[in-house]
Amino acid sequence: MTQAATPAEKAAEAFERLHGRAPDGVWSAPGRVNLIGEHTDYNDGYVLPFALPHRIAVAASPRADGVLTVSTLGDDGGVQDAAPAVVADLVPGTVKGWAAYPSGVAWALREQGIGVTGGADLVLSGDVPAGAGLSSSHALECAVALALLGLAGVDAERPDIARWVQRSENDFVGAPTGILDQTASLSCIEAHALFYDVRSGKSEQIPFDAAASGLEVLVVDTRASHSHVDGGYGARRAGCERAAEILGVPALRDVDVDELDDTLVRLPEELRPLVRHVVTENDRVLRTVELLRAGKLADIGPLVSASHASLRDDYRVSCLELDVAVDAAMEAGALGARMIGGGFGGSAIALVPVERHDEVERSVLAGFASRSLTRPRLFTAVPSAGAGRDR
Ligand code: GAF
Repeated sequence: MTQAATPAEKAAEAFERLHGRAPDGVWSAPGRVNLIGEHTDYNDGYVLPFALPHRIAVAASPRADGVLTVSTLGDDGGVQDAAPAVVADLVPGTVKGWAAYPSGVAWALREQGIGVTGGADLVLSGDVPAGAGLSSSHALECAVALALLGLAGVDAERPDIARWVQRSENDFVGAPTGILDQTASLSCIEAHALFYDVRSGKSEQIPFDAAASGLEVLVVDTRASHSHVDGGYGARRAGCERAAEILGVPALRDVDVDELDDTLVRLPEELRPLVRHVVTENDRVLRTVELLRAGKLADIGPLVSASHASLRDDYRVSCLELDVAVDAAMEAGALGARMIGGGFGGSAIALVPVERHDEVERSVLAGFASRSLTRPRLFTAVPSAGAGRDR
């Protein structure tokens, strides 16, 4: 038997094997890299992600008995089944582990009064590295949302789907995350980064062709695992909300970067670094977008590196592995490098001149080896298509 190539093909093939019939459809959604704009989304700010070629696919068919079944195909070809759940009975907190992600989406759509009330069979397959800060859980949730909406014949707007997926993540899974990852997975397009203003919901597709500038975005998956369900992420978010309340603004987005110093003195000391990060990071996103619009992709490096320093020193969400990856990449000639995503582990990116690729890779691997850290996984990321129906 020939090996199925894409996650969509693997999901369809596994569906047929498990359910004895072809699925009604297959949908898939990508993971993401965020070029810049970290921990700004839940502060009503700006983000600039692009979609990875890595995707999670869902092969799906409706059922008539109100039951949701979910099976997931492992890298080894083995299948893991979630306990079947009655969609009408789904309640936050009742489903644990990976099954909470697909179930949460079914719950959120049910709460919206849409989706497949009759239930569905879902079979998942994907190649977004899990736990790598590349948004595998959101890719899964977005693919499931598209599948359930597709089966129900509901044609919803992407920003609405992003909000429903966020609700499932916040209220069902229990991770207090923002809307960056869902928006990236659902709305990015090939060869572009998505400049997204969370407050207004306005977006602009910014052409992003690193290769044309002799560059590449190198991803370093540090293999240091992370989770946003435990405390660190939520504590940062709560700190931002408290600071906004003290300052009397709806969100930290409303703090003017030119008045930052005067603003910080009005805050308790422990909140100042959080605010400084968010306000300067929003400014860095705007400056990065300006450079990209002007075709000056090679000039964004210092902004990317400044983002890392701010996340490390002010927001304090970096870790040894991320710092080693960033420092080693810069030492070997990267133009800029930073951690991406929520932090505490996961991945970093480096903007690398193509001719320095091997040197940067060697430097990162040597940096990890000399500290006896698990060997990281490196790959070049190319802005790819957002979520959609595969067949
Ligand atoms: C995680 C969250 F899911 C996003 O919403 C965002 O806050 C990000 O961390 C930090 O920018 O990926």
